[in-house]
Amino acid sequence: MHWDFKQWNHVFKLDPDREISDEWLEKVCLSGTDAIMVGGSSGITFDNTVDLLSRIRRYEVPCVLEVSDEDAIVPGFDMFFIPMVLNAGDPQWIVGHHQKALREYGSILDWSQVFTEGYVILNEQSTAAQITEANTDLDVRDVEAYARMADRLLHCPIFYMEYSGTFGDMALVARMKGLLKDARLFYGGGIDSPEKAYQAAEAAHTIIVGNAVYDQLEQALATVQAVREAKARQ
Ligand code: 1GP
Repeated sequence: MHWDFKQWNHVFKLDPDREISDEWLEKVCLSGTDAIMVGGSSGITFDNTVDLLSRIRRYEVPCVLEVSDEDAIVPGFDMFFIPMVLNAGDPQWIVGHHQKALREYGSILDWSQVFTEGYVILNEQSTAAQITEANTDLDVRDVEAYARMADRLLHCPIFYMEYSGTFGDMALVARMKGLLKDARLFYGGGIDSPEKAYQAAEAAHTIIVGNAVYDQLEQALATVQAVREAKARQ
């Protein structure tokens, strides 16, 4: 069990706004994944976040909150990931909501638990792209610039390539990984089979599996072993 996210290869992302039975949650938490990330793009409240955290806490797996709503910052997670959407059209998602949250909580935060994710949203159809008004019309050099911005300019410990809902361009992901000096490359989007998990694990440092947990649990669970195999061969 790694409590340092730089050691994580596989993460399941659970959405507090979606239903999951105790039986399925147990399978996810005992799957051998490195961590559970709690987060989503809409319908996130303090209450549904507390509820999901308390259910995950029955298990030993590390649990991180990806904060997307300043009203749903729930204490008790092992870590807090703060997304800055670098290609957001609405600047609220770059620094606006963050400034509001820090007004409230800045003086009481345990900063050793807080890590910034430099996000680039690449699927224009995703809810996250729509909410943030992300500019997804990017060429390779644009994405390279965002990778360097996250890694070198802003010193984000995580550069997150978000294709939520669709499987992305693995050649592009691999290329960005080669560019990063310190940041860890998180990839999320459309991983719904062990084959896709294997490919994504070759391209990125850490892969995130979200929707498949709800739509195809057995396939989602099989991604854990696929990532292990991909990393063993690297
Ligand atoms: C979403 O990156 C994650 O934030 C995972 O994407 O739901 O498509 O697996 P999927």
